[in-house]
Amino acid sequence: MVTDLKEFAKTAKPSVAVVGLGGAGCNITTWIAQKGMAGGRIIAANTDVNHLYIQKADKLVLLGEKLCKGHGCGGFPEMGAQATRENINEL
Ligand SMILES: Nc1nc2c(ncn2[C@@H]2O[C@H](COP(=O)(O)OP(=O)(O)OP(=O)(O)O)[C@@H](O)[C@H]2O)c(=O)[nH]1
Ligand SMILES: [Mg+2]
Repeated sequence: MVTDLKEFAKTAKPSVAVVGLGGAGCNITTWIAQKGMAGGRIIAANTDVNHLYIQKADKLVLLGEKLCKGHGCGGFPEMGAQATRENINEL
């Protein structure tokens, strides 16, 4: 059993990541990044490369390069889901 909680707390830090998905999600995470976020990482992910590369985040993930070829999903959620599966390991 742990006796020194203060020492144990130092090793048991949670890992927090905020993920912005798609146009609206990336707009929100860029807004959060501009305001400043302490103690977590920001990941922005989109199929639309033109919208993605201007985002402010710790990591940018281009989704569905093969499927969408750098474009958006045209508002089709299933295409977004498939594009996300293409890069699920990176996320
Ligand atoms: N409130 C708010 N809504 C937004 C913002 N950006 C986009 N939206 C809305 O969010 C909805 C979804 O749009 P997007 O997030 O761009 O869609 P997406 O996930 O990129 O999907 P595809 O463009 O089809 O790849 C639309 O109704 C947009 O008008 C934003 O910054 N704030
Ligand atoms: Mg979009």
